[in-house]
Amino acid sequence: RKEISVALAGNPNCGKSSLFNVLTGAHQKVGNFSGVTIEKHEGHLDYGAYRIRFVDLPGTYSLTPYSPEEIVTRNYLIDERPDLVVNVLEGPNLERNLLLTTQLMEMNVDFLAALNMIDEVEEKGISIDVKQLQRLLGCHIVPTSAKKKIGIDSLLDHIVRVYEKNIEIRKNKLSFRPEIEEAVDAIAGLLKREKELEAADPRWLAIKLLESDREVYHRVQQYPVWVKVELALQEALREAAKLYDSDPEMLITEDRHAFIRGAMKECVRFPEERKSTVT
Ligand code: GDP
Ligand code: K
Repeated sequence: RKEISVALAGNPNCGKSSLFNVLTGAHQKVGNFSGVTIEKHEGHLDYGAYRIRFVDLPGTYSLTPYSPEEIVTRNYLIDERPDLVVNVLEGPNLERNLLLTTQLMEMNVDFLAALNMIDEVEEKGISIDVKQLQRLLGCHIVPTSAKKKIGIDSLLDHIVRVYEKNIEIRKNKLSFRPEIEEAVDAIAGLLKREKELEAADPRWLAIKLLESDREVYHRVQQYPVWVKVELALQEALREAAKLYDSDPEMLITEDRHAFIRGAMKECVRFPEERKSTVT
């Protein structure tokens, strides 16, 4: 059988472990992520000609390295390079869940989303324009219910098709405001001069540096190009202070939330809103 490695990532309480249990049934084992006491649940499922291996990553709201869960999740994505990531979304609480999605969008990973708790979404009368949301997020979205076992075969089918690349994926990038994009380009351009950093995805590293990400700082500081990168970061700080009375980290956060608000406005209707548009 052909092996496909899949990591499940999502916010706490999105139904990730329920989905993991439905997918892997009895074929599970529990260990630890290296160096930490966070449990690592692994399991597999044979699906046609494939053995799909799942890892249930710890629940996280974000991929900034502030908590052990975030560090484990992020390092797993960067170092273990699963074939693809399934971003499990809590359907009824989509807005909060999309922060993590915006961070997956800028990483060099193939991912698709499971729009979980679709049973509750329907029960609550929330309508979600999945097609449009797919376009905005640049990934396939499969509605699922781990509780009612809805969409499981479709999810498996999408995993195989995305892995085999026999389904169209039009990746989308979240664009930040022009001043931030300029800084990202400038810094990414510098990072590209180092072969190892080029391999590590310069755009992602540049965004993380502008977000004052401790771990990425430590990593990039080891290279001679750091001297120039630091100047570019200082320049970005000055610009953000001058133009917005803010800093790049805040501006990036604001732009992520603006993107999410826009996506919610375009794609999601809550019942009270529907009523008011009808009358
Ligand atoms: P995790 O923290 O992401 O691993 O979430 P869990 O799998 O523990 O699920 C959190 C809660 O949501 C539990 O009470 C589950 O029974 C419930 N849940 C999980 N998936 C679904 C679903 O698809 N529909 C509904 N209605 N509830 C779900
Ligand atoms: K629930």
